[in-house]
Amino acid sequence: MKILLLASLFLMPSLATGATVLIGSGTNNGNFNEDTSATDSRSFGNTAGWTNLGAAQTMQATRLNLNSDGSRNAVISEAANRIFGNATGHTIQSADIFSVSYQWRDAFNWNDASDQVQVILFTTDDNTIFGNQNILVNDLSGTSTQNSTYELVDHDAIYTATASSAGKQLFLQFRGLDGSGNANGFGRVDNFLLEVSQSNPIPEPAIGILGLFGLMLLLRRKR
Ligand SMILES: [Ca+2]
Ligand SMILES: [Ca+2]
Ligand SMILES: [Ca+2]
Repeated sequence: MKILLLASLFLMPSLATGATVLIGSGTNNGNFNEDTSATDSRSFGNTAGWTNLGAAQTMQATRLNLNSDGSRNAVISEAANRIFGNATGHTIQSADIFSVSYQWRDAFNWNDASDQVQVILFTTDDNTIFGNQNILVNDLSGTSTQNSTYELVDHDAIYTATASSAGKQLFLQFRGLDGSGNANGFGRVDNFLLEVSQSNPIPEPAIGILGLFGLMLLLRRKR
């Protein structure tokens, strides 16, 4: 009975929040800070969690300059040779709901009026990150609203998984997307967050009753 009481109390917060971080601070290097080198320019090969899907892993991935919070950040490009890929390790379940947020800013040659950051969730035919892609969703940042300044993208529920992708590995990529007719722009991304939640969590009243039951047991034991 004591174990049941403890279990009911500890389950309450995790069931109530319901979102799991797949990419974030300390998970798949969402803040790009796992590489603690003092060297400014670092390659994909130096960068845990992230794989260049466009060209060799010797390509530059992160820098320390133009940062938002004093930390290392991702150098995005509109060229096809620099595409940030992440094998999240998540096996998709039907009714999974995915949300993304990140900070980004325009940099060298970025066309503020038309260029955007593009985030894609995808599966592949062989469940590896370099397999043939099946795109689940293509989510765009919108254009830059503040010149040379970080801004926040916070897009909830960009994709809800269907039965057809259940059981497959989830992959993510991001890059600069040219909208100006000249794919020569650079920008920066930091504090990338990808979360998954379920559309059918345990209903709140059920959690409340479970918690109340635990509290009653606790009060009885103290008498
Ligand atoms: Ca960072
Ligand atoms: Ca600009
Ligand atoms: Ca451009």
